[in-house]
Amino acid sequence: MAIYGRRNRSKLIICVLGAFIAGYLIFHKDTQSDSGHASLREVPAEEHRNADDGFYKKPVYEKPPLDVNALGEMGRAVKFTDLSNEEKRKEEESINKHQINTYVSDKISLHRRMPEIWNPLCRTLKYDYLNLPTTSVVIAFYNEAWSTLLRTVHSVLETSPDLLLTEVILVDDYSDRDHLKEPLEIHIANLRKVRLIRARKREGLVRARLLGASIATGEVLTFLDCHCECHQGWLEPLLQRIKEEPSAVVCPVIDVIDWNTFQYLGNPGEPQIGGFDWRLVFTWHTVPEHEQKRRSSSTDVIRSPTMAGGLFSVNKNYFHYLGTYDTGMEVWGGENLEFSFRIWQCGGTLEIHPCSHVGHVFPKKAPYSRSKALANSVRAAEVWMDEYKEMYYHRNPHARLEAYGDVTERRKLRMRLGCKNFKWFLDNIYPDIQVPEDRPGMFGMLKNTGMANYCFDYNPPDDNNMLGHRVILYQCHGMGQNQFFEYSTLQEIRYNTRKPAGCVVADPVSSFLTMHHCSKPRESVPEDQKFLFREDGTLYHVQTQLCVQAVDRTDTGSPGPALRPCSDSASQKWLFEERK
Ligand code: UD2
Ligand code: MN
Repeated sequence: MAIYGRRNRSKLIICVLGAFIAGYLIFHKDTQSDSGHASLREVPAEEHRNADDGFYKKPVYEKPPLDVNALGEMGRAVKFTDLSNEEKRKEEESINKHQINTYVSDKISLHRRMPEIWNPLCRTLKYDYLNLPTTSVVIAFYNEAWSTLLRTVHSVLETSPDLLLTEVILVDDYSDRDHLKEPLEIHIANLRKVRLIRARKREGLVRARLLGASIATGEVLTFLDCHCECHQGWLEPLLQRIKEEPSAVVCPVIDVIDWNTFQYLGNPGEPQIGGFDWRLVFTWHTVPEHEQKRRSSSTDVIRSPTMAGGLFSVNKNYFHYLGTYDTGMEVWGGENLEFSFRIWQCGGTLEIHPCSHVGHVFPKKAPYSRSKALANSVRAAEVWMDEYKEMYYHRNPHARLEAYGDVTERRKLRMRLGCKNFKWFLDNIYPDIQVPEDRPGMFGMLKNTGMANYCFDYNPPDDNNMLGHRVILYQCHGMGQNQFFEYSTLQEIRYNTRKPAGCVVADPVSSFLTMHHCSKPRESVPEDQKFLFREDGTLYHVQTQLCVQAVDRTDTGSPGPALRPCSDSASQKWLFEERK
C-alpha cells in the first residue's frame, strides 16, 4: 500500500488499520502554493482579521468575478444550435458515455453561480459561526466526467466557509478512466483542503463513502454526489441544525440540474419530502398537513420519512453510534431507505433544511449497471421491516429468491440500539403511506378463468403520470409489479405497488376499466370504485349492476376487462393468485 501526503500520516495509518478495506492510495496537499489556478484567489489571513460579520462566511476560495455572459452562468440553459457535424457527434458521444451532456458541461465554467430562487426568509437566519461544528465533505465517484466532478469540488470550496470546512475527501471507487488518474491528481494538488483516496477494488457507493469517512477529521460528515453544485450558504443551515440536535440527520433541498442543458431547474415551491412505495422505490411527496402544522416557520426543518440518499450531513459520532452503513450493500441502491428506516427507528430524526440548496445532475438514465439494487433492498427489508416485508415480497416475488447475504450483524445492531419496530415507523413517521391489507386470497395476479392465463395488467406510460389509463388483460407473468392488485375490505381493487396508489374505476359509458386515485383514509369510497368480489368469483360493479368480463378485443384491439350484464360465463370468473 502506498500513502502520499504529509499531514496526518499517523492518523492515516491508524485509519488504514481500522478500515475494512485492504488498501488504498492517498493523495492530498495542504499547502498554500499556487499553480495553474490563476482564477482562484485564496482568502488571505489579514482579510480575515479586518473583516466584519461577513468574515466568518469567507469561503475557502472566492469565486472569480461574475461574467454574466459566460455560457451557463447563473444556471442558464446551454443549447448549441450551430454545431458542425463533427461537434454534434462529439456531443452525442459524451451523452452516450456519461448519460449526461458533458460536451455542454465542459464548456461551462467550473466556478459558475446559481440563481437564488427560494424562500427569501432564509436570508434572515442567523448562524452561530464560532460554535458550529466543522465538517468533512465526502464525495465518492465512479467514472465521473471531468467537469461535473471538478465543478462539484470547486463549488464546495467556493460556497463553504473556510472556518467550517475541514476538508473535501474525494474517494475514487476504482474508476478506469484516464482523466481521473494523474490529471485529477495534478488539478487538485494545489487546492487547499482537497484530498483524494482511491479504492483498490470496486467497493460500491456505501463502502466508498465509508472509506472517505474513515479518514475524515471534521466533527460532521457531509456526503455529496460527484455531480453537484452547492449554492451560497448551503452549509450553515445543516451544521446549525446538527449543533442544536446532534441526532438529526439533515439533507439539503436537492435542486435539479438538467443533464442536457445544465440549466438549473431548481425545486419550485415548497421543498418535497421523501417516501417510498411497496417496491421499495424512493418517492417524492409534498409536505403533508400535519408536518406543516408542526413547523412554526417556513424556514424550520421539514421532517422526512426517507432521504434520496446522496446529500446529507450527520454528526460523525452519531453516524458511528447508528452503525454507519450496511457494508453488505454493493454498488448502488437501497442504502438510502435502509439508513432512513434506521435513523427513525433507532431514535434519530431525518430532516430537510429548506434553506440549504444543492443542485444535482440527474442523468438521462443509469450510467452503470445497478443490478445489485435488488439485493440491497432485500437487506433493508429483512433487517428493518418486520412483517411488513411481506408486502414488499408480495409485489416483488422475485425478491424472495435473491441471494442477499448475511444480515445477522445488522439485526444485532438493531437489538443493541433498542430500535423501534416498523409499525411504529409507519404509524408515527409515515402515516400518509397507504399500508396494504394483503388478506389471504385477496391479492396477487387477478386471473380470469375463462380466458386462459390472462391477468389484470396496468402499465401506465410513465411513473409520474400514473392515473387515468386503461386497465388491460395480459398474459399472466407472476412477477408482481404491473400485475399486482389487491382487493380491499372497502371493496376497492387497488393497484398499490407504486405511488400514488390507484384504484380501479369502471366507466359506465365506455364499459372499460381505468385507474383513478383511491379515496383517502377515512373518506368514503366513490360508488364507481366499488366492486363486490363474490363467492362465485364474479366481480360485481355495484353502481351499474354489471359484472367484469374478460373481453377478447376491446376498442384498442387488445383484450381487456369490461362491464357486461352478469352471466354464468367463465369469462366473468376471477381469482387472485400469488405466483404463477
Ligand atoms: C440516488 C442518490 C445516490 C444514492 C442512490 C441510491 C441523490 C441525489 N442521489 O441516486 O447518492 O443514494 O440514490 O443508492 O440523492 N458511486 C460510487 N461507486 C459505485 C456507484 C456509485 O462511488 O459503485 C458514486 C457515484 O459516482 C455518485 C454516488 O456514488 O457520486 C451516487 O451514485 P449516483 O449518482 O449514480 O446515484 P443517483 O444520484 O442516481
Ligand atoms: Mn447522483
